[in-house]
Amino acid sequence: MPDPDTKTIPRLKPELKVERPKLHKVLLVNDDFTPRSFVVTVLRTQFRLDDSQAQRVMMTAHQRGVCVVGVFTRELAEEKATAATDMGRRQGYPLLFTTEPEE
Ligand code: NFA
Repeated sequence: MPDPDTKTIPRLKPELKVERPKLHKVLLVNDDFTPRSFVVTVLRTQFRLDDSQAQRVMMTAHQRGVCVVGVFTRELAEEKATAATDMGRRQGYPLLFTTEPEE
């Protein structure tokens, strides 16, 4: 039997849900015109890759069509992809960096 003097007080504890921002990949897309050395320079200057990382990313995109350069917050990924694509465009190259959300 419930004690008639016992009161149940609902606990109103707000649930704090903090979500991690979704990360976005920057992808390097292969093309037939941009010189390999220029792609490496863009990867080094815009993404701070060292020479061997930049060579590997460039060659992977060259051979497979596309390669992940890095993973960033959406805003940073978009800024970096745009800046890197612009660097090619200023030299007349069709070099392209795109972004996509991580699963
Ligand atoms: N495929 C280009 C070439 O042979 C090099 C390249 C690699 C371009 C990766 C774009 C991305 N000159």
